[in-house]
This record gives sequence, structure tokens and C-alpha cells, in this order.
Amino acid sequence: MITEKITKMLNKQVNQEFYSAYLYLQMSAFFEEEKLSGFAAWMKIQSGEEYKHAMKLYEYVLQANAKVELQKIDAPKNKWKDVLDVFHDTYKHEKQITGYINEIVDFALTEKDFATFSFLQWFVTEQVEEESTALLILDKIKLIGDNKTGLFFLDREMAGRART
Ligand code: OFO
Repeated sequence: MITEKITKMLNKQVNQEFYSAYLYLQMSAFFEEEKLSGFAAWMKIQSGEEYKHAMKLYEYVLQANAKVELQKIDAPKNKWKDVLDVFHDTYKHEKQITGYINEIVDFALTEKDFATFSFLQWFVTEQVEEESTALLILDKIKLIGDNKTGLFFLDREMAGRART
């Protein structure tokens, strides 16, 4: 059985992951408006990944015989200047999520809740990948600058995720 405090933190993280799914879906819609279908497809898949993260936490809370308490999901930002602006936000958001995960990991250790500590290792590893991917794309966008042809090809590359 997990403690009330850990349950509360995990439930909050369920909400954060659903918010991530919402945010990335909104970003996908922005890319659709901008006619960047590759970026849109990439973000839609990312949104689906976040849904899976939320459900992983949800299942764990249930499995631990604790109470799942779903909370209100905030509306995400829905306006960006350009692709660079979106990926600045994406990278910033992933770093924030890493911080939240680390807080729970840290608290689980304090409580000697080794089961939750062990469960969260998947998220710790996942966050390394999430941050690294967001930064890689951000750097590519910076490299391209105002070059429209570069953006066209990067959009095609982003579409590749939908084919894998
Ligand atoms: Fe983007 O990894 Fe979950 O939130």
C-alpha cells in the first residue's frame, strides 16, 4: 500500500501527463493551421504517448490499491509565433515534467517506498529521452533559421515518425 501523500503526488502526475497530451494536441492543431503536416503528425503521436504515460501512472495507483482521483485538466496555451516558439515550449515543458518526476522519486525514497521508487525508474529514463528529442528538434529548427526550404525538409523528416 502506498501512502496518502505518494498517492496524491501520483494523481497529480496523472493530471500533468494528461495536460501534456492536451498541450501537444493543441500544438498539433497549430501545425495543421500552419500547413506543416509532418510536425502536426509528430505532435499528435507525442500527444498519444503522453496519454499512455498518464495511464501507466493510473494503473499503478489502482494496482497499489490506492484511490485514483482525476482532476481538472487546464486548457493549454493555443498561440505560438512559429515552429521555433513551439519547440522552445516543448523543451521547457519536458524539463518541467522531469522536475515533477524527480520530486516524486525523491519523496518515495524519503518514505522508503521502494515499490514506487522502482516503478518511477521507467519515467526517469523516459524523461532523458523526451528532453533529448525535444532539444534535438529545437537545435535543428535553430540551424534552419528563416530558410523555408530547410523547414520543408524538416517537416518531411518529422512525418517519418508517423510511418514507423
Ligand atoms: Fe513528455 O513525457 Fe510524459 O509528460
